[in-house]
Amino acid sequence: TALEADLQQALQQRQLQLYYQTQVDSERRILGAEALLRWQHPVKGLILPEQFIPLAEETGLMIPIGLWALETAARQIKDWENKGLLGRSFQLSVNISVSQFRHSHFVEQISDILARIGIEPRRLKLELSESVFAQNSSDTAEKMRKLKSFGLAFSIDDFGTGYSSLSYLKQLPLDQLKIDRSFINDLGVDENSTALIQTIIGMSRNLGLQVIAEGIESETQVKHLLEFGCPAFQGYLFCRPLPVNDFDSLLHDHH
Ligand code: G
Ligand code: G
Ligand code: MN
Ligand code: NA
Repeated sequence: TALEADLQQALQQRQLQLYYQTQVDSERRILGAEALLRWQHPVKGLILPEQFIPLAEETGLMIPIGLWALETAARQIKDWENKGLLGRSFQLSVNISVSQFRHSHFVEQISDILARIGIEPRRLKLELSESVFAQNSSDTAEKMRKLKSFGLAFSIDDFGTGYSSLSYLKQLPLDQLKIDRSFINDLGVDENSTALIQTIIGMSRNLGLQVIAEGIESETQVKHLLEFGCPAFQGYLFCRPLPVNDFDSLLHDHH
């Protein structure tokens, strides 16, 4: 298709960008950010991931695009560090697709980026979707342990929406669960979603995992989540995903 041909070019022509959205604590101090892909198409304008990631997956382009995103995120960490904009514990989360994680060279690709760019691995958090754990593979566990030994952190994205069993939670070196936006949407509307959110928060605490709620759009949602003991938040209420210049200014202002 035409869009597929355009996507082939997008990397070389520097049309891909990362946007950044803050993650905050209960006092709204910045804990870190999530890097989010955007495609600045020369004719069609800004294209969101939903519209090109499936295409990238079908055509094998997700591997180079994912690598570009990781490397760009690492360079951005370096740049913010050089500018003195990062707090001690600031972490940048990067989404990793299943195909990217499954790639036989993924561990080497990460260690290569870390070495070349020279950032502290603890600054990087990899967001894996639950579907990575749908099949219980020893390969997954081994990869994660290697990456963990470098110092990277792991978050499970869209937690609670996949079809995986919970047994992986005790077997794998995880750091964080990310409560899916769909539960937050229904907070206070659907009693079952509310119960599930409370359960995920309690389970995280009992397992010694961090937890973050995403897709926060209202103060009412924050109020409920604080009552449930949720320690970390992400959503339009606090910050839209921002292009890097705007995110730089935001980090400056919070300094
Ligand atoms: O930013 P937005 O809400 O449009 O992102 C939509 C989806 O695209 C999310 O599920 C997100 O995980 C995914 N996504 C965004 N950036 C990246 C990326 O750099 N790599 C991968 N694999 N997925 C991404
Ligand atoms: O699946 P993943 O969590 O990686 O997707 C994050 C997506 O959620 C991004 O595309 C981002 O633009 C979007 N997003 C972030 N905050 C909000 C929010 O408060 N509301 C909605 N509807 N989407 C959000
Ligand atoms: Mn994510
Ligand atoms: Na998510």
